[in-house]
Amino acid sequence: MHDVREITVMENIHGENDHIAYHINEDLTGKGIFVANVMGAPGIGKTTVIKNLIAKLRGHMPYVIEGDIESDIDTRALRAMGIKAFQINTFGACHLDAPLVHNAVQNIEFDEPGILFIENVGNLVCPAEFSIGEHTKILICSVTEGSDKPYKYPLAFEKAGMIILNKVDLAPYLEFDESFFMKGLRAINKNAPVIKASSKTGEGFEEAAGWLADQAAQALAGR
Ligand SMILES: Nc1nc2c(ncn2[C@@H]2O[C@H](COP(=O)(O)OP(=O)(O)OP(=O)(O)O)[C@@H](O)[C@H]2O)c(=O)[nH]1
Ligand SMILES: [Mg+2]
Repeated sequence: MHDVREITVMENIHGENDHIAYHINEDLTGKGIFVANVMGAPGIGKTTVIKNLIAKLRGHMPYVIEGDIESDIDTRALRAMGIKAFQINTFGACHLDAPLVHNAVQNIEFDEPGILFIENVGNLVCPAEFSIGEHTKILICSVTEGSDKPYKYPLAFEKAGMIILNKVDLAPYLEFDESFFMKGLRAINKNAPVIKASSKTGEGFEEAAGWLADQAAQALAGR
């Protein structure tokens, strides 16, 4: 007869990832690089928001890592604008993790302090579960998604340091219930600024860039 024993497994399945993420953050902070993990569903406007923020963040050297399952379309578009952009392809994985970002970061020459935007794989679920060395997570959502998303995909909203409600120029054509959206969001995230933005009108980017610059100054003070 076999001896049956119960074993409690306490190991944190994210432990190794978080360990690497901690070192990425430590290394980049030391180099004066503030890291923003930009999350959101496919096509929500992540790359467009990054371009608009970079345009407003004069005086901060921009760096971008693009995370996509396949292709380097966004990276090429950013490079064509003169932005230092680098590609990670996950070839199937629906999110970036710290080992992938670590490999990419090791090959980037950060000539001067600045802000590194990491555009995560388009997905409102898994990216929120993995730290990748960021100082803050920026969640891009949009009036086109519907106002129930904080209720259905809470983790991304909970973990966001700043939330950009994008494509507000399209609101007149949709039925977006802003108070329902804000009620769901504030139930899980009391503090993150929620900024309405549109790349068509330019609305919101000055404020979002200002928040980011303040966060960078705080995170890098006394390094
Ligand atoms: N009307 C409107 N369209 C926008 C806005 N922001 C982005 N778009 C459009 O939305 C589409 C997707 O934008 P992207 O910035 O490529 O979105 P993304 O989230 O980076 O997409 P993936 O990287 O493929 O996940 C493009 O056609 C943009 O022009 C906006 O504020 N208003
Ligand atoms: Mg993109």
